[in-house]
Amino acid sequence: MPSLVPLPVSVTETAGSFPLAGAVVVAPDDAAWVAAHIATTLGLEVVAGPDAAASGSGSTPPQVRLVLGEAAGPQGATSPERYTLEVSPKGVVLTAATPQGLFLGAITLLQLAGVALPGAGRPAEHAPAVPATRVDDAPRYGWRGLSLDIARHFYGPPVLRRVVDVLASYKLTVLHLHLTDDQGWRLEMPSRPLLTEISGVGECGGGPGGYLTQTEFTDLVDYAARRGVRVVPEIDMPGHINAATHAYGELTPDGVPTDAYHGPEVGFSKITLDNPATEPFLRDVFADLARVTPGERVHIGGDEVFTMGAEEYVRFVEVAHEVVTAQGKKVVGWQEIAQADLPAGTLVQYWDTHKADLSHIVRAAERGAGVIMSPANRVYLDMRYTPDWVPGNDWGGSMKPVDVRDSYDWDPAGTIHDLPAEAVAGVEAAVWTEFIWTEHDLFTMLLPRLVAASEVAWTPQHLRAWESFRGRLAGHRAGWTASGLASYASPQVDWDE
Ligand code: TNX
Repeated sequence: MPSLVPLPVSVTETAGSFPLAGAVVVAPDDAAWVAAHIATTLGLEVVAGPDAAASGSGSTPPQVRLVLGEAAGPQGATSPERYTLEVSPKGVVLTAATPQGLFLGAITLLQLAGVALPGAGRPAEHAPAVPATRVDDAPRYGWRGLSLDIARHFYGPPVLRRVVDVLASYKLTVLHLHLTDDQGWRLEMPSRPLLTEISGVGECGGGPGGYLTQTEFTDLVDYAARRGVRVVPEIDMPGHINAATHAYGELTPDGVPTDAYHGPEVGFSKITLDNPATEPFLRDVFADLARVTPGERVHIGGDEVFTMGAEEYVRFVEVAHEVVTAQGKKVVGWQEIAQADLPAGTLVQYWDTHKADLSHIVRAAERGAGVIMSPANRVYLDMRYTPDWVPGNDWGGSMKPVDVRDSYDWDPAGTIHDLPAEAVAGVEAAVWTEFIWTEHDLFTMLLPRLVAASEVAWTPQHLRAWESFRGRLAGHRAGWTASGLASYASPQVDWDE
């Protein structure tokens, strides 16, 4: 049995085991997508419908039964993602307050069966029996995710679907897509077709680039939703915007398009509100984005504008906030946006571990903002594993390498001095792709560090320990390899091959 990652709140092994072969999955209609995921992954049959869910005995085949009910999870847990999984020799009963909770419990079941990743396992008739176990579980944080930069290097739907598969298999539920930057614009915008016609081409270091059509994006959002993952799209501004000023010259002060840029520098580009073309541009692109985003959040970027005064920057963030809110969406932005006066409910994403003064983030939290933890020295997965690692970043030599233990051994609640623990909304790893060319390199940078981040985000701090984690992680690499995913065999873990 491979070990459970992230570690659940409570796991009790009981006597016996449940043979999966021949079992059927039974679920209420709202959880049909969860039943489908279990059945497809294990090679079982689904018997859907509330009637089926109600009758649980008799001569029918053994069941994996999904039940919606409030009495689920560890004592006192209120998270909508809490669940209780009971595997006995007679069958499996999974109870959760929401379909999403059922999905997360299903991932635990699939991990117990050794097949959490598509392609990693064997068909059900060869699957080992699942050991009888009771799991009562709920996440520490509701925001658990990965930010993926498809602007510096473009990754298309097949790679993005594999990223979603990995996220889902470790109970990570946010895929934040960094869709635009100086080097490229990667989502087709019906209101501004030149963004992708001109700036969808090319990428860092001179590759072909590419972009997602509206349909490809919508299909990805659907694929993710069927795996419990919500897509949070980012359009980065007022800096990191050269792809837009290259496609639409009207966005520059003199009306002349900027040159294409495919280098790794940051901070040089901007759009400003004194240009009358800017605000209509914001309204158009965020309207296009909201139309293809069923989730409640949109990310406005806001990082690293080195060529703009503080006052002008703050006004820009406030206008962008208003534009996104007018589309019925809530805002996420990088930590710099905390300089503005942000309404309660805004999420601010901490990243810059070189910055000593974080008082603006604390002040934003006092006014009701939540904080997502993405400290670069822990969960920037574009950082090198070792000093001589290629490819990878080290911020011009100013960052130490980040190995799997660095990604594991930290407490999101203790990361920003003076920040109240309740202000922490969750944890998001980030992978920037200036120096990451191929799918092989991408997954090598993600695995195993992303999995460490998943446990940081899920498991209460007092239940986490490096020795326990490295032991449980050891069996997982074989599954990644069986699914065709590259990974780094960090010497910090004694991998079972
Ligand atoms: C900083 S993190 C950036 C990105 C770079 C990254 C490289 C952030 C909000 N801005 O533009 O890609 O460092 O590690």
